[in-house]
Amino acid sequence: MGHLLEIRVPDIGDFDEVEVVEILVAKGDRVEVEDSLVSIESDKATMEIPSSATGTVVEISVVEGDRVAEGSLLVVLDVLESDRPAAPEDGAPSVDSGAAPQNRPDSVADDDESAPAVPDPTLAEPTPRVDFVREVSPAAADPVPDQVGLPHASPLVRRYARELGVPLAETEGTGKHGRILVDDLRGHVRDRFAKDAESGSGSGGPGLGIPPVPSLDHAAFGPVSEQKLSRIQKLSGPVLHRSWLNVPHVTQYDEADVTLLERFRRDQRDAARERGLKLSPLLFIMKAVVIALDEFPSFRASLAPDGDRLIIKEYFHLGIAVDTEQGLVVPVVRDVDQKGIYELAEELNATAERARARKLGIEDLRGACFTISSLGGIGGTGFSPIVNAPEVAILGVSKTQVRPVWQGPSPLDHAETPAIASDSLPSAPTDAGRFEPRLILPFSLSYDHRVIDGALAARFTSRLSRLLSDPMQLLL
Ligand code: CAO
Repeated sequence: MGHLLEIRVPDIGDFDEVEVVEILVAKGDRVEVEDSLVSIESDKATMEIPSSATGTVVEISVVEGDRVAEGSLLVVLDVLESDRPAAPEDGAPSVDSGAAPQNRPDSVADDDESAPAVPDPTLAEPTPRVDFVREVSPAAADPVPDQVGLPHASPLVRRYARELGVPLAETEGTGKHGRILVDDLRGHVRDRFAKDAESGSGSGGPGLGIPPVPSLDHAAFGPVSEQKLSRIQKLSGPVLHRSWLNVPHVTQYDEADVTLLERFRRDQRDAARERGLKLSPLLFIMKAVVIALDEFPSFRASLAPDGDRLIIKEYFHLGIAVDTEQGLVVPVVRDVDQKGIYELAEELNATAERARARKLGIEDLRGACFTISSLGGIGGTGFSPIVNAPEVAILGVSKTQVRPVWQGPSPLDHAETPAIASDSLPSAPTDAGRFEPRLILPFSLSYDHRVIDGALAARFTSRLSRLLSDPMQLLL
């Protein structure tokens, strides 16, 4: 045996613990410098821990599903002196750590006495390769079915390939035994873009062939400064882009008279406060949406991967867009149909707090059948949200406004009045009716036109409007 080298979890940034999602080597495997050993995954990223030396795997200290922290031992390598990078001086240690030195196991502790006081600079701490992890619904199109004979790639790479729409079979792997690495996917996409740019036309596939926005030297026109995108922005940007490019969007605008609902909400405010809760209008909107989703199943559907049928979700988990300092996240509130307003208030509040404290796990972000994005607490009269594909519809909620609304027989009801003359609308109260200040909630529904027709969308929003205008219906 040559020299034992421990590979440990390096600095993993903001996370206390991460999960081991894949062991990429077996005992007895010979590995080279930079070969991936273990994949670990936080709620937002997957990191492949590479080997910092050439050698043979003699011990694997973790199993898939283990939770590990910075310094946890992952793998022990037997590094042959001839394979070992040249040390700067004699008397090299017999055991080295590939990362932080804590938590050493008994199996190698005996050799510890000879460990150097100063870390050996020839054995670099492994630098994790960090890649995106994003939610992929089982209903999402999967160009890379997991079949025998298909190229070798880790789950991370397969997931990334699905997100990019890259068929693994067309990608050349540069890893060990032809294993496809994330860099190979990036190379594939780069080459594809270059070819399209050369030929001046896209050859199909979302995003390909779109003329690039020309890069510009902005500093030539005045002073500029730079600001890095947050990690969440870097993750959510491609997801939004993917939805925007794949889904033929239409947005239906509507509004609801929420005067009665607001009166009810305000009446309940003190009782809620006693329980330490805030009754946001969003809670009632969630309940109304669930009723509408129950009546209009295609709004809680996803297109099957081959596009020939709908997969209708018989559960009512709602994605709720939450604005955080780091950017937009969409945690999922489950079984909204089975929960009362107070329970939802508690859950929404706790979920939004965890989102803002960056404590959401991957499970908190998956499984929605429909999403609501509420900007009602901020402002605006209407907006077109982007469908959170593979969902097929999303509701955008804007700020409630006070508006004068005609209460009385509608002038439109007078059949003998084909066109309404401006003087036929009374400006002051009359016996027949009057304008009243009412609370009007504007909302919008963006939908996937491949699945939902305009007429159905208008029926859905009209139903939602009626539900929100009559809070008694929400109780039924
Ligand atoms: N009209 C008028 N007022 C409204 C309202 C509406 N439609 N919706 C909420 N409000 C009020 C609330 O009642 C609350 O008032 P008080 O402080 O007086 O009680 C205030 O606005 C703030 O509400 P809120 O935003 O904190 O709470 P919420 O339950 O309505 O929303 C959450 C929770 C997490 C959805 C929200 O905080 C948030 O993050 N919204 C942004 C979502 C977003 O960014 N969407 C865009 C996605 S696309 O980039």
